[in-house]
Amino acid sequence: MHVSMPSENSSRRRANKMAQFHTHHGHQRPAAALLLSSLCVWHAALAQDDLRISNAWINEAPPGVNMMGGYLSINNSTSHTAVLIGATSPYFEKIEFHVTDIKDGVSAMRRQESISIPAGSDFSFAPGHYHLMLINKTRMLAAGDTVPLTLHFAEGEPLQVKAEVRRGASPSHQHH
Ligand SMILES: [Cu+2]
Repeated sequence: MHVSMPSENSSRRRANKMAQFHTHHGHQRPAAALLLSSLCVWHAALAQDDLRISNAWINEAPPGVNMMGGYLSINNSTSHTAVLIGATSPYFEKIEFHVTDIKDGVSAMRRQESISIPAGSDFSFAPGHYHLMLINKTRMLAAGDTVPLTLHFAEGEPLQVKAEVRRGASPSHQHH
C-alpha cells in the first residue's frame, strides 16, 4: 500500500532524483547554496513521497485486551535519514514504539522514543521484534476492520496509513 498514487509517484520520483545530491536541509555548501536553496523548497514539499509505507496491519486482540500490536514496513528512498517520532490514531489513546527482546529466556519490551531509517533502506515493524504498541482502544476492533494511523516524522508532512486488523499468529504479545 503506497501513500500516493502510482502515476503521481513516478513523476515525483524523477523530480526527486534531481534534488538528491543535496543531503539535508541546512547542510548545503556555500558555493551551491543559491541553486540548492531553490531546490530545497521543492524537495521539502516532495520529501515524504519517497517514504513508502507498506503492509500495515494490526494483530487482533482477544476481547477485553486493550493493547494491540501494529506492524508495517517503511521504505526510505530519500537522501536523508528519516526519523519516525510518533504515531497517532483516533482509535487509540496513544501509540508507542516498542522492541521485544529475549533476555535470559524472558521476553521483555522496551520503549523506543524514535525510529531512525537511514537513506536508501527499509525498516520493518514485525511480530516478535519492533512493533507499534497501540494502547487503550477507543472502539471495538475485529479482524477485517481498518484503522487509520498517522505517522509523524522529524521532518516533513505526517503520513496517513490504513492498517487492517488481522487474526495473526503472532506470539509477540502473548505476554501482555
Ligand atoms: Cu509492546
